Amino acid sequence: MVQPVIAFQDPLGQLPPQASTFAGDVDELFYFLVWVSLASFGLILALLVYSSIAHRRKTPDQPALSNTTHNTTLEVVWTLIPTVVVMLAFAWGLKGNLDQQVAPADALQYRVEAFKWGWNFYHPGATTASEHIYVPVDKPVKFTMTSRDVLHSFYVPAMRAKRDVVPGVKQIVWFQPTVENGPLLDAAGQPQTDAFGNLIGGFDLFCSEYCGDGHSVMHRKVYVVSQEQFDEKPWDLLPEDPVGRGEFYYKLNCVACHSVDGSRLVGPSFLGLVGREGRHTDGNAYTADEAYIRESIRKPMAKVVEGYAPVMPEFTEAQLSDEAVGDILEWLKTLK
Ligand code: HEC
Ligand SMILES: [Cu+2]
Repeated sequence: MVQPVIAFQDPLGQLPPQASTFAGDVDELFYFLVWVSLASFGLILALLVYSSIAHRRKTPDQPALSNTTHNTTLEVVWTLIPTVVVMLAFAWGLKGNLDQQVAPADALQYRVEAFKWGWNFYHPGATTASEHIYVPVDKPVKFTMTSRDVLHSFYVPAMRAKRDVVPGVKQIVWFQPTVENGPLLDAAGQPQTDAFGNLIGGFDLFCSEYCGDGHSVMHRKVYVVSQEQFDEKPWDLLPEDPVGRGEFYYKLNCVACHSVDGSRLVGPSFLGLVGREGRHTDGNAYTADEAYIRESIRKPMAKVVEGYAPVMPEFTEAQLSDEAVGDILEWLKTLK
């Protein structure tokens, strides 16, 4: 069943854009809680101020005016009203939560793999992962997600969609985007960035569960495009030449830990890696030839570079094919 669009607007303009059918419902509940909190805060503050003025001791020797210990009517009232309000919020939240867990049967199917530190998004029918997500406007889209390592969380504020991504478990999240917001492309068809290097256009996607050093680089985009644009498979960005593909795979899988400018991140820089001489934690010297680099990707724990922690994830054939590794090698050779 498709969710009806609830025309609830953000009255204080403090929330992210409302870009899915969930947004009205979620925001209405949010503002209900805000107003209830503000009203009870105002009521308690008013009673407090009134009492401390009206019932204050007026002379130092004034005796107590009353010794009331309890008032049953009052106690019943101040218990019942909050109970009703809290139960209302609970039922409302539970309904929203259940709606968000059960995707319509005709939803487009996406697969998501989170890892330290990045995402692999597989569009319907795609065999290669993409860096960003493209969804068609006004169609339900469903994401079946898992993690290769630790707990991550898939969060798209504009869609009001959020779900933990857990190793060993398939988690589901879905939404139906209502607002088109594609990438802003330059003349060469590449997404444009602003002064801070952030991509222009699209809705933000974050990992919202702190997962270590590279947590903040798990920022991606959800591009909502027309059905016509979607049919052109804009996510299918695999360049024709091996070097271009190698760079594409790097951005998808390695960028969080390996720089290309010589700077030290979690792992050693890729600048000048091919043919570089180094030492492993077992004391053995090595030269980074092709076989070594392939092994480093498939079995990162087999040999660990001196001075670095053994934290590189393993990339299996399913996650990164032998051809993809070959492309990465071709690209690495250009980094001198
Ligand atoms: C979570 C961070 C992380 C990610 C992601 C990661 N690596 Fe690493 N990598 C490391 C660390 C740390 C080391 C050094 C320790 C070691 O050798 O395991 C390393 C070492 C290497 C080495 C050996 C470098 C040398 O100087 O000997 C290669 C080659 C390498 N990584 C390739 C890759 C490729 C290709 C990818 C992406 C497909 C990748 N890594 C993704 C953290 C990472
Ligand atoms: Cu994460």
